[in-house]
Amino acid sequence: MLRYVTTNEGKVREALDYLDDDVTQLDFDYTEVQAAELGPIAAHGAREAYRYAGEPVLVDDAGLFIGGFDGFPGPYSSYAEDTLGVEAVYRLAAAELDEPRRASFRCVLAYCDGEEFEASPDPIDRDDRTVAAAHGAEQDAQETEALPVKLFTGVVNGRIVAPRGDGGFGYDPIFEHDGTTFAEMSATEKNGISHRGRALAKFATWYPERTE
Ligand code: ITT
Repeated sequence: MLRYVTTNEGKVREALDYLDDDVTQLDFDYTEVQAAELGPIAAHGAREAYRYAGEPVLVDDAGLFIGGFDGFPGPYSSYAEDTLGVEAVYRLAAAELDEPRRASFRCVLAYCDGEEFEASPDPIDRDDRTVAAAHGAEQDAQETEALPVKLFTGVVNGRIVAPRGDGGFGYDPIFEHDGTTFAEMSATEKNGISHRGRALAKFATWYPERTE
């Protein structure tokens, strides 16, 4: 059984559209290490979740990257939502940035089942050396153990606008794609074009081969 690792119900609803009934949520709050990119954070989380669950896991790490802010909040999107709030992120962008205030949503899915992977177009993260170096002496010996993780990435471009719509979750009301905010779209419309939908589509194509 595949465990979809997240504390966020909104992500689970979207993921279940792409994955069959053999998937259940694992509400596990893995350690979000500090990194400029989502990939190492998701890979580290997948190793931790796999060791915890002892069965195949899929970690979903996502963020909103605002171009004029050098990608902020990016990997800190969750922290920015909890501290500033979504509307304040919009107000900051509106005050500081010229139109069109380009931004992208990114999602990295990190899969780990304890086994090696064959070469493929999707990247494989083989160990935590970068993270280990950043954490120095605090790094747990077990965390440095090589445990391969396969990464599936999805990106969608858009722009930051005043909040509109009440669907979706998180930053959806302030992210507009082709004239519509994600919060104004139905779940199916959002999933069809979103960062998560794109990453999930790649995963859903690959995963059946893994389980054959
Ligand atoms: P988990 O880490 O437990 O999965 P989380 O909500 O903290 O839950 P992330 O760190 O990946 O997940 O999310 C970063 C932030 O980006 C968080 O504030 C989310 O609400 C937001 N976010 C993620 N995906 C989103 C989406 O599809 N639409 C809008 N906001 C999203």
